[in-house]
Amino acid sequence: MSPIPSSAVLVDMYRRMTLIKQNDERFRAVIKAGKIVAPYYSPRGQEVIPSAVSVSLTDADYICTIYRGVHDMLAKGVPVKLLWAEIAGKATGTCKGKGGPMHITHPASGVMVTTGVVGSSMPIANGLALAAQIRGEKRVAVAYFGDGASNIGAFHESLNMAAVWKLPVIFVCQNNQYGEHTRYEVTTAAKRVSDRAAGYQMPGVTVDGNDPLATYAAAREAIERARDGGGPTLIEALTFRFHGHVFGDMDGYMKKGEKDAAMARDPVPAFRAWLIREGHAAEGELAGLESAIAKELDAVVEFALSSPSPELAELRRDVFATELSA
Ligand SMILES: Cc1ncc(C[n+]2csc(CCOP(=O)(O)OP(=O)(O)O)c2C)c(N)n1
Ligand SMILES: [Mg+2]
Repeated sequence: MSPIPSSAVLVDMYRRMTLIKQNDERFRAVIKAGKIVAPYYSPRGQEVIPSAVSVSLTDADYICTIYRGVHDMLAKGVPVKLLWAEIAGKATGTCKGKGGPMHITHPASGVMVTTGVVGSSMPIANGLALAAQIRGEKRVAVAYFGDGASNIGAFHESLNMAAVWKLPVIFVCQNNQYGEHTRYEVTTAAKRVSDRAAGYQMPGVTVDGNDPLATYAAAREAIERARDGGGPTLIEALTFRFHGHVFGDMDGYMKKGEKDAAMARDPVPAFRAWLIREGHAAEGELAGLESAIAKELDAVVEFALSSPSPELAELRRDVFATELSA
């Protein structure tokens, strides 16, 4: 088990978690007001996982994520205004408004793909890790995916290949207990996703993904192993999503009381209280950080809403290696 990180790292984790939480609240309000029209898969409740992973990554390290991946992107450092502009389909977005919410990509911060194809973050992360290995770079790739994705063929193929080639990959399953509207145990024979690592002769671990210290420790160990040539790890991080599968889903399929119980254990205020109690931060410092994020989000929303849409002439640019004439 890694030692407890420094207060600076712990507060940095909290900053990332707070950004994700506030961003979610703001985004839901803006969609509800009809100012942005986009499918939205809220990551609220899952803030800890990418925040605890990303503090041990650099910009040069890669992540591949999924439709429910805004938290992964924010934790990795995608500029918030570019993220919003992309989701709003504006020319100022990460992909000039041509990717949209399902395909956000920002190589400068290591966000190499966002995909709506369940299970496809893993083979892509393998490819990035293989490239880094061949070039002798010390980069690692993190593949984020859900519990439902662990039943897809690409999951098994990717774990096998990563183990055979000792790729510097960390497979991070965010087990939020549901795949769309179906509970984990209804579709999955393995008691734990991490049990499956044994079949591919790689370390597999299950952690409480709402516990920042446990998640940090598991991620750090896996990242160091991958960076040092020790190959891949499968981390199953247990968590729960606070909202429906997609914005507008009324989540009536959830067990009664399950969501309320999870929300009562909201990991963000719980970590805030712990930081203060343990002397890692003063109340004023955290309040200042929270209001700075709220202020930043005011400017971000304004930027995204007031940015122009892409020009028609941009339609085919960046699509093919050689640009087609209109
Ligand atoms: C290959 C493929 N099959 C099915 C779907 C439809 N689909 C979209 S999200 C989803 C559930 C995935 O659940 P999970 O992996 O647990 O991720 P979560 O949404 O809970 O984060 C499914 C089946 C899809 N997008 N891609
Ligand atoms: Mg799930």
